Amino acid sequence: MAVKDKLKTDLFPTIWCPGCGIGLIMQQLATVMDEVGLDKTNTVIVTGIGCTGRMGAYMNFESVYTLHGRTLPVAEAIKTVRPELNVIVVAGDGDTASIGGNHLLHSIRRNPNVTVLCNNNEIYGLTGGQTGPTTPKGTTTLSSPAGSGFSPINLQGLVNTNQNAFYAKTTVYHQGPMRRAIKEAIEWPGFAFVDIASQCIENNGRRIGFGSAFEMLEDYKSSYKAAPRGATHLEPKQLGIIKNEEPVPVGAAKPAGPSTDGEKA
Ligand SMILES: Cc1ncc(C[n+]2csc(CCOP(=O)(O)OP(=O)(O)O)c2C)c(N)n1
Ligand code: SF4
Ligand SMILES: [Mg+2]
Repeated sequence: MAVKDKLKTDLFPTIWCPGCGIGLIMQQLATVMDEVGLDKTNTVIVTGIGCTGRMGAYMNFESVYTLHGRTLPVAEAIKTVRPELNVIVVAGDGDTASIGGNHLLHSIRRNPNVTVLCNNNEIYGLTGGQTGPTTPKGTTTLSSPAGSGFSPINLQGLVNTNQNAFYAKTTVYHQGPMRRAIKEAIEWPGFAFVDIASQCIENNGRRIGFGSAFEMLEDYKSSYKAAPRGATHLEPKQLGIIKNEEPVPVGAAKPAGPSTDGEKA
């Protein structure tokens, strides 16, 4: 099958604003799925509510469009009753870490073999641009016109409370590293979280001074750098994949860990 067969191109153009980063994630996800042989017979996509949540509708897969913040319990339930399926969650930062934050904590703890792609546009995009859990301190938003007063949630720190965790950081500009992160996350035999910085030009970017989505991509290009090889932690604006100890199948010898791959930008 070709990559385009993973997408319902007959439904294009999508509802996403021109220049939105979500389509770049969908394109790379479809590419990886084609490469590793995922299709509608062996894979389910679970999405939440928000602009990101619409991705399931445009992909040629079985998908569940869950309630806001409820992707992870639904994903875990599917994985529990149909362990042979690949379960991929695609959700916004608000969906994942705000209303879904409690589920996130416990999924990290339980370590199900599901892949989470978090479209981290640092805002509640769909609802007009309110402050979300990943909004940087000081950012002007619809709900914080004087600047958000709070530090963003530490997604990497949360994920790494599980010693078998996989955490990757990438941006939609860095398409090679994004593909690699998605592929390795799908292949990881436990909970894998890909934190993808992505632009919401209409309900975030313009308010904070960007003139276009292109300018936001240029900003990702110049501000993000690959983590050094061997890093066990990613600093802010570092791209990379942190692999802790691989989950141990029952009866197997304990693998070595932790290890890290720096990324080539
Ligand atoms: C229970 C519930 N509370 C609130 C909402 C309103 N709501 C819809 S999407 C959304 C936030 C979307 O932000 P995010 O998850 O980051 O997704 P994005 O639109 O940025 O992709 C909110 C608060 C809702 N649909 N359901
Ligand atoms: S509002 Fe933002 S996140 Fe939603 S489609 Fe438009 S640019 Fe994308
Ligand atoms: Mg968002």
